[in-house]
Amino acid sequence: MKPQATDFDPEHSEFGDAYEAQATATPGDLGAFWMPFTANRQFKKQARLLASAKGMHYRSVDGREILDATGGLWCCNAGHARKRIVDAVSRQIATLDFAPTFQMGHPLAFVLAERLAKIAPTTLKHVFFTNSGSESVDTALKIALAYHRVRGDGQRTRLIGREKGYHGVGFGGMSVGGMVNNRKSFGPMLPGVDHLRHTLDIARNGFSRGLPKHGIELAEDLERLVQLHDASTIAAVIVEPIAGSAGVVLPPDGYLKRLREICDKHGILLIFDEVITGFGRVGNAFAAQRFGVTPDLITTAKGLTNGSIPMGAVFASDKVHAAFMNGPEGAIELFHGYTYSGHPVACAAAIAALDIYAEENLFDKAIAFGPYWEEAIHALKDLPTVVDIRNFGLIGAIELAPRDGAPGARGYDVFNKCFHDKDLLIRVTGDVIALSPPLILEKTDIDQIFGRIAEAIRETA
Ligand code: PXG
Repeated sequence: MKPQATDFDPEHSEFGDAYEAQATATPGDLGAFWMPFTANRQFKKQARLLASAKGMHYRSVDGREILDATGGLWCCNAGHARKRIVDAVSRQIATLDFAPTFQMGHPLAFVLAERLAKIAPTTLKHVFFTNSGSESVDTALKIALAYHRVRGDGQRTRLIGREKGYHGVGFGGMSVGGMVNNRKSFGPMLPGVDHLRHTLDIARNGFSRGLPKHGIELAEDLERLVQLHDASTIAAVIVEPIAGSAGVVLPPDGYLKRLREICDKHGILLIFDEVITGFGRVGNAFAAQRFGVTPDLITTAKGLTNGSIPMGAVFASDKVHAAFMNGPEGAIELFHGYTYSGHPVACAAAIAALDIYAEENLFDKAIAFGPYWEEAIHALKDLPTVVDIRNFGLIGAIELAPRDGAPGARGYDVFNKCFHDKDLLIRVTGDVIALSPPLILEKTDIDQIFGRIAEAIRETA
């Protein structure tokens, strides 16, 4: 009899029976699953299927060990199938599978919020739970709007995003986002949204190591929008400290600090979307700390549970939170939330992930390994078709020249070659290879990642 997933015993498993069952299972028809952000017809002709994972590696259904240079999808910061998380989740689901958090509670949600408050920037001590990055973004935008209203400043309804921004796929996040393919098919966006210009400038900043030198003046775009709309109409600005999805776009030196200053000057809330940069990716718990710039709200997800169980969290400053905690005590302060806000199993996963991050000092890893990572990625600069290389913390991007008339084709070929021929999982957006390995990696993993990518670039040039 084939083992079932319920036979899985974390105590006795590295790649256990259930994993093996998956590894040998051939799915029948691939047609029913409408895959997200995927070229479905192309994928289903030559599927890339992962069966199990441990540490730095996936195992493909055909039994190959695949080195993971993307942390799943920017989320498995402590590597895969960590026993502590597996055990915590198993125990939790058997103990309290679900409990509501609307006018009810369960201890773990409070414990987790407090744990998170301890690692957050000093003024962001209030945590609102969601189930994804998209929900965190829409939650933060709603908190920003409601914040101004509750203070009697309800005409501040305008939201400012940035070109090339990615803030998930809800209508709020899509509207403040700035990636054209994610917007163009979906009709009118939220009204009253405007965008800063993006900060990618390969002509001036190509092959920068760490933060690019040029472009702080792009923060003055916010002043320009204030002149256009008037500050009294603007609720909030949302940016990723480092934009991930658009192919790793770094903030020029001093840019985020300048944005903060302009927001302060005009009473505009600043939201950092740290869905990718949170939980150690750049060398502190949050990029806000690494860059020494404190926003009013931070959105997170992904690394919060090490990618294991869906969960997001929005961090709100004391100032924002306090504005809501007035009025009659029996009044609900924020008419917002999700059935699964603070889901007990997700809380257990997150607490276990935070334990691992702390015990293994993983938030220091990007600083400790940053220089080696930087050297290794910039060693690829003379390869054919490479037009830019960007890095910060344990994030990296290699931008390739698009093929004539076929943007994205070269990137896809490198991705496919890495997966099928080099046993390496990378992420590509268009012709940009974006890298975000688990923070548990060793120098030999870095050598392998860039050695294999270099071969794949050469062989597809
Ligand atoms: N904000 C940011 C900054 C993100 O990167 C989201 C919000 C949305 O999160 P959810 O959990 O709703 O997907 C994200 C997600 C990629 C890639 O490789 C990036 C994301 C998701 C999928 C792929 O570019 N980021």
